[in-house]
Amino acid sequence: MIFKIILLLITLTILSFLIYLLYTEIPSIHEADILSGFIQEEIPEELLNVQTLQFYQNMRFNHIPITYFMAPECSQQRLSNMNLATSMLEEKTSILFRQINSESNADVKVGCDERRYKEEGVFIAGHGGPSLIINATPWSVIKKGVIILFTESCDEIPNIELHEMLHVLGFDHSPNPKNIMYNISSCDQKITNDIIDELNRLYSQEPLADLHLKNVSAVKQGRYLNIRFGIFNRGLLEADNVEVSLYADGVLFKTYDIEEGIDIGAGRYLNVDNLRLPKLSIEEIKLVADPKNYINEINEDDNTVILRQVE
Ligand SMILES: [Ca+2]
Ligand SMILES: [Ca+2]
Ligand SMILES: [Zn+2]
Repeated sequence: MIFKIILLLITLTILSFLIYLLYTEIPSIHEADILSGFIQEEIPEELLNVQTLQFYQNMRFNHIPITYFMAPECSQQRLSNMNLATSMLEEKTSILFRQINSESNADVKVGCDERRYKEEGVFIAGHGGPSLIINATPWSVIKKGVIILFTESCDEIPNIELHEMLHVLGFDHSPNPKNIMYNISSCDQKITNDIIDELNRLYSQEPLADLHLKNVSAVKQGRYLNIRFGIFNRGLLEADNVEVSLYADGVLFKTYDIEEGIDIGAGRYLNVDNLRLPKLSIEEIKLVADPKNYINEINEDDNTVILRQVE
């Protein structure tokens, strides 16, 4: 008799365990709970809606020094003018320049013959300007620039070299005839304070990557989660070995590793179905970009999104 009762108890235990297992493991017997969360758009106001003097908002190189190469046909006068122009900019700003002999490595290529660098194509401005830009928000990163010098500068000021180098740094023409960026050059033009202030504003930001999460949504059905999210880089540098970790009520349950890295202005969407949660009942799902903080970022406070059930 006792034996039969024990057997019955064991059978019942196994049965209820199986029912519990069925209950937790079969998503379709549960209602689908939609989870959603608030995403911070934390681009500071002073970076958006800039009354810009530039072709685009917040154009800059993402490293210092900015290197330049002088083509062999450029005269000694041209070279010393360019050196003077760059040291004038260095004096008034935090930017540094360096002349280098490697044409392919130089950020800015300077030619003194109209036919030189024709195929490179100067972006927007006439004889100097960025030739390669990553036009992202909030930063537009200048990757390469080209200058062709063929008008002579004044004796007082290397106005042509300054004008073209400022085009490379992203500056558009000015309506002020006394401004070095006026579209017709004259010898009484100056590097005006608005240009200096703009350069100092742009280059006061340490060049770093900046990850943030985008379009995060999830559906929880029983113990399983279908989740979709974007991880993007809106900083000034590429981000390598990007990780995104997922937590259920604070318990880490999944980490994605984007090994190939994320370029400036670029991102990835991940769409994952049937992720098994550590337990059946969950209050919140948290996503964290760069959870171990391997990557130095412009903003470290916009890397988390918390998802909760929609009421
Ligand atoms: Ca960030
Ligand atoms: Ca970080
Ligand atoms: Zn111009």
